[in-house]
Amino acid sequence: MSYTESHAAAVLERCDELAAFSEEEGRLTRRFGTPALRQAGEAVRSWMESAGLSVGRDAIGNVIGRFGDRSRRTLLIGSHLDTVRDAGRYDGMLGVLVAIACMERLRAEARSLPYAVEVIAFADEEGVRFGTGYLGSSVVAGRFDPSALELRDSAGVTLADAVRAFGGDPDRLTDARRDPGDLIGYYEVHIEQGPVLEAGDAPLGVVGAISGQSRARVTFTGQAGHAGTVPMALRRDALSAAAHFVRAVEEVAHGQEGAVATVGELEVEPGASNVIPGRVALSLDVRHTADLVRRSLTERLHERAGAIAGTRGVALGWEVVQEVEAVRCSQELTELVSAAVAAAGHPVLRLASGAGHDAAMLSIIAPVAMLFVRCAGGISHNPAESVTVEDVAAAIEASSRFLKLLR
Ligand code: HGY
Ligand code: MN
Ligand code: MN
Repeated sequence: MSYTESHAAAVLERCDELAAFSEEEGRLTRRFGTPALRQAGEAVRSWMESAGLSVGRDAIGNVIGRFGDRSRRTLLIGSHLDTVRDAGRYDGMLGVLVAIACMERLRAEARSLPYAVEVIAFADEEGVRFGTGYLGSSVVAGRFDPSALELRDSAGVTLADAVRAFGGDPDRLTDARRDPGDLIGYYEVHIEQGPVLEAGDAPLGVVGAISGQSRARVTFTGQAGHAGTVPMALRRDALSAAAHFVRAVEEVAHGQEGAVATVGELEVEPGASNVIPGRVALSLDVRHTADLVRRSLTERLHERAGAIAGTRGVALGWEVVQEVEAVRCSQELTELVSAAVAAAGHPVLRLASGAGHDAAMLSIIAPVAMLFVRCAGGISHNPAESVTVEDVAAAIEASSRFLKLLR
């Protein structure tokens, strides 16, 4: 096994170790502010320290390891430690651990880099607990929305209390922003979460753009009633209205080139087999690389929801949860990443990202670049997520070369 492959094997072992830190028995779920996330952060802290980084946490609990004196401008490298429910073990974690592996590999050479490096393990990118993604990177980017502190999770805990319980400080989230003048860029390694690299027989991909996202919470409120006595024609069934809308989401997205739209969460009240559903709340996630297209698609879906609610005599609630613009990666950094991939002996395959990433948030304060790693079948947000040691070695090799090319 080569020197780089030994680093790659260690990265995969660490992904396995992190996968043990879960809120749920038998599957990986690690949301913001939970004891499982704290444990994962402490394991990452120890690996950062053994790589020679000086480590701390910021006001929301991101774990940050620095190499290089404070007078130098800084390259940020990182990804997230939180997961979706029943997650795979590489989405987010791989990027943090490849960054640490590069610092371990460069150790002596790192002193000759003309910039400082900070490896960041973000505390929340998926937004599973409070519904809004990028909580960790939005603090670093200076985009944290203080009104989010009143958001409550499914147990009624506010984000402010969750931050405090996690050891953070909700009163300092807006001033934890990094000064763009200190930064030379942000670099993120991430599994592709799609089938393009596998189809192109390429271990690595260089990301040119990241899709924008519209997230909304949609509610249909009808009238609960007795399943046995209310005639079909007299019902105001909230779940039938929601089901009609879910079909419309699929139909409208299918009709728009390059668009994706998903209803991932659906809550039915009161939720009994012999009661006509009175209220349904669902999540809507709409994406496209062109913001104009994404916004008009979301608007059309809002109109369709209104029409469906109207014909069925139910009330519609539509709450915008988050809007994130599409992002173009830095041409200059992306050229350097491409050169590093080629120098490492791999084909340079360029692609866009349908998935959102912390790089989208960091692009507000720094030029960004991303490197994708092939994942089996393009499967992600699923425990079947997997990568090979050879492809992780390729990512470490290319990333180490990128760090040395950057000036
Ligand atoms: O939803 C996304 O695209 C990312 O996994 N948070
Ligand atoms: Mn994800
Ligand atoms: Mn991710």
